Order: sequence, then structure tokens, then C-alpha cells
Amino acid sequence: MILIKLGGSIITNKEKPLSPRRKTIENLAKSLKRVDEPMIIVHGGGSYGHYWSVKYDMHTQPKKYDIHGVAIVKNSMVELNKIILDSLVKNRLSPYCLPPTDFMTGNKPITKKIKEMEKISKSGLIPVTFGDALWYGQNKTYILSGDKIMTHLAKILKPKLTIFALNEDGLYSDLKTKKLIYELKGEKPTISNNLMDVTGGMTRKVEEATKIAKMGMNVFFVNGNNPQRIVKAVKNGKFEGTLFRGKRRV
Ligand code: IP8
Repeated sequence: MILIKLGGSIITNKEKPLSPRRKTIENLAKSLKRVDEPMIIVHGGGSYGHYWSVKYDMHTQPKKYDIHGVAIVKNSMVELNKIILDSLVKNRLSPYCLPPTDFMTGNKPITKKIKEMEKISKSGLIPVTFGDALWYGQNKTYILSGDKIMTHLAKILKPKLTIFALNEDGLYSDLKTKKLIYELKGEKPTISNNLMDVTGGMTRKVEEATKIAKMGMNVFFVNGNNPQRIVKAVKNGKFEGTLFRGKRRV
């Protein structure tokens, strides 16, 4: 099974509120059609969820945030999700929409529900979920990052490969020269000042990828503008991007 995150910066234009990158989404869907493996897709918030989270000052810490803000963030994520689902269906894939409320309670994953997602993916349907504003309990809510969802899913499902599709070629050792890091074998790279969003931008991604690799699984950062690289990684084990090599094969 393959776990793939479509980052908010690849599926939307982060510079402009509420702007999907329809052509890029379409190209991603076309490439995913060529991946002959059960998969689960997670997508980020980009200029939908993050735009509104900033406006309503909502973060990953559970707090009593503005109730209307929760509604607006959630609504915007459903809207972005629909664009992704439509593109997948148009390309004859069979997405099965599962908002995180389906497999999370408070900030804890529901193992039984996540195991069910694997069964769903093996049937040929593709579970699709996303970062979202979630109920925490005691009138508190929080923003759950899609990157965090990736770690919850990977921990329970042990995917063959975990992919993060980004708007960059991978992780750079030097931001100025854009010198790519091809492979990491357990070491945690230092991330210099990067574009942060409410869930932590690249720093969060690297953190979650490192956790997943530590659990033994390979994690691959790839440029989603070249989605054929995703196909090559899955089909031929050819990694044109940054590979976080898992310590042991699972
Ligand atoms: O873009 C956050 O998901 P992420 C989603 O995966 C919201 O961090 C609602 C901001």
C-alpha cells in the first residue's frame, strides 16, 4: 500500500487566497491513475484551510477558537476536497472521501477505522482525507495537519512507501543554490528559515517524515509538478527527489 500526501502548496496557489491549481491537480490525478497499487491520499489546506485558519487565528493547539472560524475553515476544506475528488473521478479513479472526523477522536486516531481504510484501499477505492479543523472536546477545537495524519496512518498501516508531493524538488541542503539532498539515512536535517504556515510548513513535514522513517519505512519527498516521478518511484524504485530511508524494511 502507498500513502501519498498532496501538499497544499502543490494543489493550490499559496500566494492567492482560495485558488486551486487545477491543471496540476489534473496532472497528479493522471499520474496516480498509472500507479497500480492500493493507495490512500491525504491532502493539505493550502490557500483554502490555511488562509482561513490565519484569519481566525486558529492553530494546532486545542483551544476555544472562534466557533464561526471552525465552520469556515471546515467548509473551505470540503470545497478544496471536492475539487480533488472531481479531478480523480474525471480521470476514472475511484476516490472514497473520508474526512478525518471519520477516524479521529479528539487528537487520537481510531485504529479500527484506520485499519478499515486499508481494506477500502485494497478494494480498488481510494480513501481520500485531508487536514482539517477538528473538535477536541470541552468546547475546544484544533487544526489537524495532513502531515500529522500521514504519521498516524503510516504507524498503523505500514505502507510500502510514504510520499509527500511538494512544490519543490525535495529537500535542499542549501536554499540559495537549491542543492538537493538525495538521501537521508536516519539523520535529521536542519531546516533553515522556511515558509511557515499554521501547521508548520516544511519543518512539520520533515519532522513527520523523520518519525515515519524511524519506524522503518521509506519516505519520499517529490516534486508534484513532475508527477511522473511518483510513478517511477512506485513502479521502478527510482527516486528523483529526497528519500528518507527507513532503518529496516517493513
Ligand atoms: O496543509 C492543514 O493541513 P496541512 C489544514 O496538511 C488546515 O497542514 C485546515 C489548515
